Amino acid sequence: MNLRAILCALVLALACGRPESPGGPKSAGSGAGSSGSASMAKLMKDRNLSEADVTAALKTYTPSGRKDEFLVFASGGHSGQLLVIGVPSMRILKYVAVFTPEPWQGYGVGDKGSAEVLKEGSRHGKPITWGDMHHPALSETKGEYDGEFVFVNDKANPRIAVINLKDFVTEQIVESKLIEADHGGAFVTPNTEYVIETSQYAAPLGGAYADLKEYNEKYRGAMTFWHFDRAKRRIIPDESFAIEFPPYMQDLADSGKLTSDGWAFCNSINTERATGGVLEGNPPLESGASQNDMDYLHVVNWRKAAEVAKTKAKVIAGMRVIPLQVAIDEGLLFFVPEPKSPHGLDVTPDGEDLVVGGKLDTHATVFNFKKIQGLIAAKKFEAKDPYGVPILPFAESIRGQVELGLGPLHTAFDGDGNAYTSLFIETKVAKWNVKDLKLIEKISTQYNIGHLVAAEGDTVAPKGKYLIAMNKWALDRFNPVGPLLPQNFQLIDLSGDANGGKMQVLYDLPIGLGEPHNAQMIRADKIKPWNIYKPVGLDAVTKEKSPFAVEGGKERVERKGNVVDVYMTAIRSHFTPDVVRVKEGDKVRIHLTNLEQAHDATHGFALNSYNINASLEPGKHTELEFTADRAGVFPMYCTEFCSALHLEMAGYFLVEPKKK
Ligand code: RUQ
Ligand code: CUA
Repeated sequence: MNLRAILCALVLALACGRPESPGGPKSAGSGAGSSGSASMAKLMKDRNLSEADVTAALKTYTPSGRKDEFLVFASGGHSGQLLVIGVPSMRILKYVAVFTPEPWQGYGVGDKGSAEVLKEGSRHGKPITWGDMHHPALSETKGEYDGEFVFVNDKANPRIAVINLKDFVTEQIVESKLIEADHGGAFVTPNTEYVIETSQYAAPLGGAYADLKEYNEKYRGAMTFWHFDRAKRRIIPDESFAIEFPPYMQDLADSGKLTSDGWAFCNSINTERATGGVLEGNPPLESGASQNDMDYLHVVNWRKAAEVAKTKAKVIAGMRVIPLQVAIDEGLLFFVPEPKSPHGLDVTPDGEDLVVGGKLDTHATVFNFKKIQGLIAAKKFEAKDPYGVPILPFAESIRGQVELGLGPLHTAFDGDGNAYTSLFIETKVAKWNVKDLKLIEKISTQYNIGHLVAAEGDTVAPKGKYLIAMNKWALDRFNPVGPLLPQNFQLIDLSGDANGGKMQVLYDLPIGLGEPHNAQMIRADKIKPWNIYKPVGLDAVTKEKSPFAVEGGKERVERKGNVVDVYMTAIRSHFTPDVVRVKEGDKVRIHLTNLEQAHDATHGFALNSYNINASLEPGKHTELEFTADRAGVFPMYCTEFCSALHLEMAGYFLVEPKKK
């Protein structure tokens, strides 16, 4: 579109008026039109905007009250939280508390339910107060997002969390005691039977000690299949299993689908098994780990493994583990050489091909699942790795390679047979055709793109339209905020209209809380969250009515010995009781129910000096437990501006000193 066309379109839009636009009479006639275009031109000049800028603005600007077409669930990196972002507006809607306390949501600041979830995520009993979130995975049904749950991993302390999209609340964290770091997770199987978590840095399984001299013999990797029970909304560790891997660094994983359903895949690096130790006379880890021209793509028959795990697994650190030799004997694990230090691994929407990006290679390599299966069936192995895992011939496993540029990492797909691969070193996105392996075009991003996410791009039915480049340090993109740089999410238009069929960057969204890695983008109408908690007294973690839910009129304080139970309600604009008297040293349990059922009637509950802030959405019940170990007068008040008398929604918590 040229400038005239844009202006005409804009004027037309103004002239027609929008039914949802609030306020203002509908303008009509040429008079309004010409003054509109004149002021547009002036605005563009004043703000130094090009035609492309205006197109981008028109494609992303979302008037107040208008909703987004897609939602993105993005890793919040080191913050340990999950970001929810609307597309195309790129408005941030929520930071969901997952691995770290979050005061607004009352997560880990006094509330017993969330404290228990965080406690599940402690490491060998030690509380972990951060996370290194990499890969969110939305739950799937028949390979399509169903909008019910999202799973995320923590690379540093290998954990998987389950977030319920009915209320965007983290309900469970499972800790893997088997491995010491993960990366190939969270990825789900097409019906979310399993959430895959693959180790990254090899270590003795189960947290044992062995010196690095014994690396080859005692260090191992593993791919864990956490069984998800949808009806129970939980991962069931006892119904989960893992497969022991050689001590390579396993990297990204993906689950097969359609043609390749029942199989899972992961990359590996460091098949050299370098261990570093520069002061001990060894080459540095990164050069030791970059000697081989090929590493190994791991091909795993998880459906068969689930059967084998029933009889032939041994339990390590509470997890059923299929020993490597059993995996080899049963035909559960095969390797295919893959070019130098690969990173991303993405299964195509039809499940036929696997795209692998080699960081130190200029190609994306397209492995073909049927070819791999043919070789396995014919037992056509070219060699075995040092642990006896059969290796399939590379040339006969691939459909081809496509030269893309420097540092190909991750690949996303649209619905028209195109793939989009991030080029980390070139800091570009390469668009190419999966069928004929032809590069179509490249677009620059700012800067150092890692993952990219396309609308439902890793399901069996990608939607195309939008892509987000998840770039690392944003250098010169935003106002400087000190040496630690924000990351940059760039929204890219894939539709090609208005840009000669080419991709166009529409929007830069700085991410200011940690390095996000991956994200998933889902059609917004698939997410159907609750507006309120119903019935009144619902517990957000158990999703059941709390046995301690308090009814209006039944508020009371009960004392048994030194245990004080406070049955409290919140409703605009008071807590009942609003005065609580206890004695120093008492164990206090506040059972607190928000009686409201109106959509916008959230209250908070802050208690001075006791590190407590609860979030009480309409109908929610919260349990607060603490020891009143400090005598004094402590105001308690509502932390959400809930009504005209919000400031008066307060009371006193009196702790009478012990008699000396
Ligand atoms: S990573 S930038 Cu998925 Cu953890 Cu590739
Ligand atoms: Cu309730 Cu403010």
